[in-house]
Amino acid sequence: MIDLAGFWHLTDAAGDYAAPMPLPGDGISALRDAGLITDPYVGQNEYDLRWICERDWLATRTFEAEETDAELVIEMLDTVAEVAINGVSVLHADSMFRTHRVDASGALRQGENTIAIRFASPVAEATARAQAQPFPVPFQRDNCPIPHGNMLRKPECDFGWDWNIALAPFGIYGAIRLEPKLARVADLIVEQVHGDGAVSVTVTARTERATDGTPVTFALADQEVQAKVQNGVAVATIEIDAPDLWWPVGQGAQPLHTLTVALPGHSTTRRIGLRDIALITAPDDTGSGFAFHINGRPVFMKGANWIPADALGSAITPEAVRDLLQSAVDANMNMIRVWGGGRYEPNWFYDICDELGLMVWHDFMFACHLYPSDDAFLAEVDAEVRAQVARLDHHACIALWCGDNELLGALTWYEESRANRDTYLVAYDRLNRTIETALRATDPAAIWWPSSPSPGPMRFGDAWHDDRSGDMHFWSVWHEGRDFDHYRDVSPRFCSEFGFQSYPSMDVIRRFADPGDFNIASPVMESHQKNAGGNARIAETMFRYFRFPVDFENFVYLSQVQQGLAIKTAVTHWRSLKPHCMGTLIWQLNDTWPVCSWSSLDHGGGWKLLHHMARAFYAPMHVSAVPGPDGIALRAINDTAQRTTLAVEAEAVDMSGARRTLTTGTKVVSPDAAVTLLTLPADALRDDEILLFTWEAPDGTHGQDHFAPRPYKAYDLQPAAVQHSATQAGDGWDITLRADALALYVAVEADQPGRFSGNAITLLPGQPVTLHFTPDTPDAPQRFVLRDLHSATYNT
Ligand code: BMA
Repeated sequence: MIDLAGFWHLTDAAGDYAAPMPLPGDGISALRDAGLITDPYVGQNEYDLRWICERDWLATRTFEAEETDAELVIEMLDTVAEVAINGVSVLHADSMFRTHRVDASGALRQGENTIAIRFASPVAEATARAQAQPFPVPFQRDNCPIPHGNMLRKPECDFGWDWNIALAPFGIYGAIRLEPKLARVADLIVEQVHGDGAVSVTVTARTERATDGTPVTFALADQEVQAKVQNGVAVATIEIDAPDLWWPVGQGAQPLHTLTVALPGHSTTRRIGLRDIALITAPDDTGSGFAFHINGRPVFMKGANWIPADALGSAITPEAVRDLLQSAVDANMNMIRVWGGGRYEPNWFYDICDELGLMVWHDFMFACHLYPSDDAFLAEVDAEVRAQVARLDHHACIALWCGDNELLGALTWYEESRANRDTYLVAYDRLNRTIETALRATDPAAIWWPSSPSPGPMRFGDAWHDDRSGDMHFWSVWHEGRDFDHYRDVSPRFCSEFGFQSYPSMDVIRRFADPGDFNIASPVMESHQKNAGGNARIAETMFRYFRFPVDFENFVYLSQVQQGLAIKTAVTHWRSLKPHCMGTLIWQLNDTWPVCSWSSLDHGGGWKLLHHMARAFYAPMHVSAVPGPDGIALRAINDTAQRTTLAVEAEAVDMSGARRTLTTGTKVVSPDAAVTLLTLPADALRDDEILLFTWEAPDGTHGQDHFAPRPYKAYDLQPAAVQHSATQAGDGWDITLRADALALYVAVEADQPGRFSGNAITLLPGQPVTLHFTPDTPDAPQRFVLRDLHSATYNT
C-alpha cells in the first residue's frame, strides 16, 4: 500500500498561484495558509475570493513505487477531476459522494512516479451540465450565489445556503492511496433478526477478484463461521444468545462487537452494535404516527440537524467533530439528522455516533433544488446510493434513510415547475424511485422514508403545515414571522426541522469583525447573515418580547435568549404530547463558519445559550409549563423506563424576588409517559408576577424553571445587582452568582473559549448558584462578563 496523503504542490491552471497543499484537505485552506489569499471567514473577504471556484487547479506530487500492479483509491474527491499518473489519465471523477477505485497498473512504473489531479472549476462544469439538460432544472437562486449546484454530486451548501459562505471549494477529504490488486471484501451488509433473547446476524460479503470456492471466515462475538465465495458473494449467519444489546444514549449502554471477515491474504473489520430498530407508522385516529422503537421500546427522539462541520474540508477533523457530537449528547440529545444539502460523512463520524449512542437520521444528499432526471444522472445516483448504504448501513447508529430534504415542497417553489408540474413531478418521481430501489436492493432491511418532510409513502400533502402524519418541518414561526405561541397550535407526530436564529457569541464575532463593525446593520454583520431579512426578523421579534437592548453586545445576548425561548416553547410543548409526538430535531446543531444562524452551537463548538437551555429542556425527566384555556398546566415528561413519583411546588415571584407558594403536590409518572401534574387557574398570578416551579424525584432528580405568562417587556424588571465571585477549582473556575432581586437569564461569558456547566439561569435573592467553567487552555487569565435581562435592556 502506498499512502499518497501528505504535501502536494498546488497551482492554478494559469500558473498565477503556487502553494503547498496538504491532502487530505481543501485548496482554499492551502492558499490561505500559504498567505496567498485573505481568510475567507473574516470581514467581507468572501466576496473577493469567488474567483477561486471559477478556475481550474492542479495538484501534483511524486512518489516511489516498486510494484506497478495497483489500484488507485480516492475517498471524498471534490469533485470534477481528472487524475493522471506519469501523464496517463487513470480517472475522470465527477462525484464527491462515491469512493473512486481504478486500475492504475497501466500508468505506474518502478521508481519515481508523478501523479497530477486537475480539479475543474465547479462553476464551469455545473453551468455546462445545466445547459445540456433537455429542459431547465432550476436551483435555489436566493440562497446559492454560485449557480447550478444541483448539477454536481457535491455538497449543495458549497454553492451558498441561507447559513453558508459560498466558496465551492475543491480538494480531497478522505484517503488517497495505491493498493495492491488482491482479492478483497468490497463491502458488507449486516442484517440482524432479533427474536426471543437471541439475535441472528447474517453477513453478506461482496468480494472482488475472489474466485468461486475461496474460503471466507466470519468472526463475531467469540464465534467463527466459514463460508465460500460463490458468484463474488459469501454469506454467513451467526446466532448469538442473550445478546448484549446496544441502546441509544439515555436508554442503556452502547456495547460494540468487532466483526471480522477474512479471505486468504485480506481481511476487513466493522464494529457492530446489536439492536433491533423499527419505525412505527401505523394509522390512528389522527392520521399516522412516526415512532422509533429500539429493542422493542418506543424512544422519543431528541436532537438536532447536522450540517457539515466546516465550509472548508481541511478544518473537519475527528477531534473537532467528536467535540460537536459530544456536545449534542451532553445536551441530552439522542439523534441527529444528517441533512441532505451537506455530505455523507467519513466512517469515523458514524463510529463516534455508535460510541455515543447518537442515532442518525440519514438523508440522501438532495436538498431544496430540482434535480436532473436524465439517464446518466440517475445512473450516478443509483451507484451513489448503493455505495453509501453498503458503506454505512451496518452502523448501530443508522436509524433511517430518507430520500431527500424538501424536494416535494420545492416543486411549488419554482416558476418552471409551477407552470409545468407534470414534467417536474415525473422527474422527481424518477429520482426518488431510483434512490428507493437502490437502497432496497442493497439492504432490503433498511428503513426508508421518501422525503423530509413527508406525510408518508405515496402521500404528497403539505407537511409544513399539516401535523397529522409523518414528519413535519415547522417553519411558521421563523419564516412566516408568527408568535412563539404558535408552536403550541400544532401537534406534530415528529418534528424533524424547526428553528429560530440568533447571533453568534461575542467571542466568535470578534474573530471576524472589528469593534467598528459592532452594529447589527454594518456591512460586515450583514454579510455574516445569509437568510434574506434574517437580522430584521431577529430585531422585530425582540420588539415583540423584550425591551430593546442597550447596545450591540446585549443585542447579541438577547438574540440568544430569544432563540432559546422560541425553541424551548416548541420542544416542551411537543414533548408533553408524547406519545402522539415522538421526536423533535432542532434546526440546526452546528455552523460551517461564523454566521448568524439557527445553530445551538457556535462555529468552533462553543455553546450558545440555546444549547445550555436544550440541556435542561431535553432532560429525560422534565417538567414544563404549558398555558391553555384552563390555566397553566405543569406537565411532567418521563423518557426513562422507570416509574417515579414527582414532588412539585409552584410559586409566584414578583420582580423584587418576593415569593408566595401557590400549590404543591406529588404525582406518579409512568415510564415513557407525559402527564399533567397540576393546572393553575389563569388568575393565579398577579400582573407583576411570574411562575416559578420546582420538581424532585425520590432518586434526587430535580429541576427548576420559570414561566412568564406575559412577554418579558411587560414586566418592570428590577436592577438585581448580579455579582459573581470566581475561584480556581479543579480544571477551571467555580463561579458563584448572587442577586438582590429576581434576575432572569443570567449569563456568564468568558473572554476565552471554554465550557460552562450551565448558563441562562434564573437567580433569586438569597439563593446563590455556582457554575463551573472549564477553559480550553488551562491556567489562562480569566475575565467573566455577566448579563441578565435587566442589565441588557435598562440603562440604569
Ligand atoms: C430548512 C432546511 C434548510 C434551511 C433551513 C433554514 O428547511 O432544510 O434548507 O437552511 O430550512 O431556512
